[in-house]
Amino acid sequence: MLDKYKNSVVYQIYIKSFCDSNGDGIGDLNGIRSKLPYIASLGVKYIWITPFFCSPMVDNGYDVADYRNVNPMFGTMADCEALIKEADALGIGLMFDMVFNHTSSRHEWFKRALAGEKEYMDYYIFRDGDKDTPPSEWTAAFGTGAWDYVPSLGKWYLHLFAPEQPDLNWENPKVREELKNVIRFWKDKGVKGFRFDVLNLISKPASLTEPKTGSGPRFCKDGPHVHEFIRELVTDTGIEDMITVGEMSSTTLENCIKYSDPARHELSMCFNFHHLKVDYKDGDKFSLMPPDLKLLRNYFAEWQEGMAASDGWSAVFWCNHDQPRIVSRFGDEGQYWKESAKMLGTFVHFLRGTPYIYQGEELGMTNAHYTSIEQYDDVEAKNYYKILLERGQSEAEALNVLAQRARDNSRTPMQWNAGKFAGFSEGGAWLSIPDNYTSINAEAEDSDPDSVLNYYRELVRLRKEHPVIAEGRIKFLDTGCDDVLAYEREGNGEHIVVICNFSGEERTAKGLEFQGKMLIGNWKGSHKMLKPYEAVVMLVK
Ligand code: TEU
Ligand code: CA
Repeated sequence: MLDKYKNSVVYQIYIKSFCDSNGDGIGDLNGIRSKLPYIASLGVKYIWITPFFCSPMVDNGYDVADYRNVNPMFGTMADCEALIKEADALGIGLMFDMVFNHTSSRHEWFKRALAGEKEYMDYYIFRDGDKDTPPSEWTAAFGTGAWDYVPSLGKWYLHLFAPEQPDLNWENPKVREELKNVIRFWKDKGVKGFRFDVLNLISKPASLTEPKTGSGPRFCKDGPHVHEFIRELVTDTGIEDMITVGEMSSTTLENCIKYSDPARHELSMCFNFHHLKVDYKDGDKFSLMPPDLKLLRNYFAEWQEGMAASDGWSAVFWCNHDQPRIVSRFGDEGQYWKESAKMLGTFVHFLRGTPYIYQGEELGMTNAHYTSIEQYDDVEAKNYYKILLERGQSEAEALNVLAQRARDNSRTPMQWNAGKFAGFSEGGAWLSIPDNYTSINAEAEDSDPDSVLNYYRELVRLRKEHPVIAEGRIKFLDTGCDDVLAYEREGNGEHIVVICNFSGEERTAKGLEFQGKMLIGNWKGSHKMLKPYEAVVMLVK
């Protein structure tokens, strides 16, 4: 029996930017409730909601101060329970986002640790040291050091992200039990799946002082007990038959196969991000270069075929709340906006794996195009703006980098219609809305048969119509052209070929003399020329 998640599509909601029901300019749970019919119209099976638990919002909710209570800014527990029930009535399961690598520094546990309670100090990673000498010179993900000093304790604590996000000590069985109880709490409320934030960082290496310098997250990825901890969390809480996905920072194919092989009782699938670093110059997110499409194709070929050769399973996606909008990044915002948005969606939705649609991706929403640092909210963007200036860049150069790389690009409010605040709110918007909301919005696209929105609806529908998409083998084809990526899917008596032109020019691809029924596009016979950003999908048999 096909695991239910293998034939499903997940819709990701960044709650703060999805829909504001009470006019305070901030998205909320009742806003999501009001849009359930829209979400159901996409044909998705699950909704992943980013954290809405109590939080001081230093990292917009990824700094959790109470895992079991709803942040009043997003609503009440009653609103949450109603949302779970109403989604369930539509056949949609909710996937909650568990941030278990770290808590907020305002969590009760960390407050008691700062008060010197030994039991709670052991919930975190403290090391002795004098105030001028951190245990190592590791950097954290948002550009600061990875250690902060607590004078009253004479100790440093580790934080791989912001200083307000102290890392939990997973070696401590009490910590693991506390987190299992959080899972049990939400499972009992009817939640149908879990996304686990930076889950491959939870098992720290034996040494936290060597190497002396470098990226803390990189030194902590895929640690010595990570598989054991994940298996314990999943099996002790009985969530093996739920959809579970781990966000894996800079992991390997081998580990992703292990994380998602059903025989290992760990997760259903993993997110990894190698395909979203092909435009990082020298591997640095804040150094720009055009996407290396040859690298992109080789990554997908290696990982897709590698996973297909094993029992691993991938989440396949372009967008999320940390990534710039894909149509602005790998597509075209101008003449070929619609073609490129559709082509990019096609490429992902016929891959082997569970597709994730990030709110607004189905509309072809673009980057924010902010022109001043005051428009940005994200802790990472603000930190790196300062770092870029310190590196000698001008304000204009630094703003140009943020305009292409900042996480705020994906966090602009959902564009519902051409009305005020794009229909996101009656009262305002916590983050500025790009001017193109007057044409790129759900209402306008819903009634346009040729819209990106209706194209995405068709992509989800085709998945249900052709089991080969979920179950078939995959092989990447040699098109003789770096800009043209193509692969074939075979299985269950079906054979599909997917051909995508990732460039804004006409391209001729070789070796694609296929005959069959067009599922997408109208490729007559075996002509080999592809129009700019053209995607074709053929059912060969
Ligand atoms: O992201 C982890 C992560 O790897 C990202 O921060 C990524 O490194 C960065 O955005 C690339 O520039 C998860 C959440 O998705 C993110 O929103 C949180 O900020 C982070 O963990 C800490 O919880
Ligand atoms: Ca609100």
